[in-house]
Amino acid sequence: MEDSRKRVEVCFSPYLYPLFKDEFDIIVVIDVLRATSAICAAFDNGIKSLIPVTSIEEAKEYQAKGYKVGAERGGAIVEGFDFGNSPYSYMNPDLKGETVVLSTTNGTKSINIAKPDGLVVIGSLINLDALTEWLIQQNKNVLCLCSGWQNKFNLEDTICAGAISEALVNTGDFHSIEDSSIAAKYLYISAKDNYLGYLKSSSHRRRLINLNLNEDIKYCLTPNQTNVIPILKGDQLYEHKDLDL
Ligand code: 3SL
Repeated sequence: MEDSRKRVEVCFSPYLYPLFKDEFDIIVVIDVLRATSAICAAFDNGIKSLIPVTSIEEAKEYQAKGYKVGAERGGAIVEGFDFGNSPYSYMNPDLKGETVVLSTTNGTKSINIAKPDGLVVIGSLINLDALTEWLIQQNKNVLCLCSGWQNKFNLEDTICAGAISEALVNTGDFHSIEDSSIAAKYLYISAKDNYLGYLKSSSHRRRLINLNLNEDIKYCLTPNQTNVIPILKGDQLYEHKDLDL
């Protein structure tokens, strides 16, 4: 008998995405440290929309047109840009009501990779419960796309993907069949009581600590600080409440 439940699966990195891409209605792009957390922080602070761009060249073109543009590579602000990828940069009252452009090493690249294939939604720990409730209501096939680091697996995105998929599966309306989804679930279960401690020696946490970004890490690993759900429409992300879906 055919299983009537919707699927929720986890893709560990953009490199593996071609193997998953045709099977899902909604693609949740996750980059816990820090792109998707910063994007949620920006909407929580009241930005109107955000244009995620892949290359620094595109970011410069928007800058030349007068947009407020953030750019990060290797964790650092790219020279010539006013801000990078710290969630705290987006808690700036000057950005309220504005359209912001952002280019990051992995997160904005994943958003643009997923764009042609389904509804792209932004996931992080900071909007976890609001996002999972919304996904449950949609009752569609969901892929959690972990941005990883330069196409490699990372722990924090996989743990967040495991949290999302576990919440959906627990409703009884969703199921997973891939081993990546099962692995994500077990990583989430091991980490959920202490994300910061669990990720202590993770590669990206080390990278960001070396850049003195410990406060960013704490912020990004603190769940449920906002109810925003940024969704891509055309080339721009908007808060879901502002969209007629
Ligand atoms: O790769 C990305 O998109 C970033 O989130 C990386 S960093 O946290 O800014 O280093």
